[in-house]
Amino acid sequence: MTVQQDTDTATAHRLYRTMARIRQFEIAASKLMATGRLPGTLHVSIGQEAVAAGVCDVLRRDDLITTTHRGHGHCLAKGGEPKAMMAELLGRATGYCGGRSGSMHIADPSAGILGANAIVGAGIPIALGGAFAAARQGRGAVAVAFFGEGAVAQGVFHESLNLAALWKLPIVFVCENNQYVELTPVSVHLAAQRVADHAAPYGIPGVRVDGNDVMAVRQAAAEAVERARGGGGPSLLECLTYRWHGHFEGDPQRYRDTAEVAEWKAADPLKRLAGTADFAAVEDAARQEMADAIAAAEADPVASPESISAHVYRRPVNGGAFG
Ligand SMILES: Cc1ncc(C[n+]2csc(CCOP(=O)(O)OP(=O)(O)O)c2C)c(N)n1
Ligand SMILES: [Mg+2]
Repeated sequence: MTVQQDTDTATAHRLYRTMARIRQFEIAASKLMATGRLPGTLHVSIGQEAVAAGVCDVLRRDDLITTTHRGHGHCLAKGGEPKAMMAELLGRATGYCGGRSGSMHIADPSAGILGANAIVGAGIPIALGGAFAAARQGRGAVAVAFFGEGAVAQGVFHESLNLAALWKLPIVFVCENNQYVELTPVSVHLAAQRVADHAAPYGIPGVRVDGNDVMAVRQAAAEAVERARGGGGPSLLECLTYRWHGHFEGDPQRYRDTAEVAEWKAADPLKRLAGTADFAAVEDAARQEMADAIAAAEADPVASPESISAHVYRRPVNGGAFG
């Protein structure tokens, strides 16, 4: 084997492992919800794993990300701990947010995860602020904003591209285009449906890749991240993909037909990479890791009602005392 082949094999192995961990985490979370053990709402990204894995593979730990209501994959790929994530989903005091937030607000600043966000588009300007701070600090870190194509119709997406281009900030805007905004197909949602084209007015690179091809995602992300890190400014990366499950767990999915879902399942990002090696043991290990995370989280105490207002800002009254 040549050195190059060794490197390619190691990269494929690493990427497969990341995707398998995301998939097993979400399969397990989906089962917990179906059996009534997981409270709240859950949005899974099964079928979209290549985007999180490919992009985060070229990031450093001190690089920053923001994500959405469908963010487990990005958090895991960036270094989030499955046990603390599961504990959060299960409302345990040991969860990332003390069990008070659930699936949609996972954050781990120590891993550069500035937060998932339930408000469509709201993570984008937070990543922009992260990029601004990183540039000011001169530490060579970059920020990545993950968002769905639903956010592209929001004003804040355009405002953020404008400022990032104007100030040449080290940020990569990663649109995970899974072709649906809740129940609405992109064809009746966006006037300019090729998301990558939205880069042109701001004079920044806009690239569309097959979001189910983890190697292609990784390559495109590597170029955008290198450009950002080197002072070349922002890029927009559109990854075309598809979610296998409904918008939320329990979604009756009357807005799409099963043939379309089947077609995209055939383009499974894990199976595509699996053609290059035998990854069965990797998948088994990921399944076991998530089972262990759930067992450990379920043994922890549930969040106490008394902790409900912890970290909630309260307006100082009476000359500075908190009322
Ligand atoms: C500002 C705002 N408007 C509407 C909603 C309700 N909402 C939650 S998820 C969602 C769809 C988002 O679609 P997309 O951005 O494509 O992400 P996906 O769910 O496909 O991953 C909507 C409209 C919201 N959370 N925030
Ligand atoms: Mg979408």
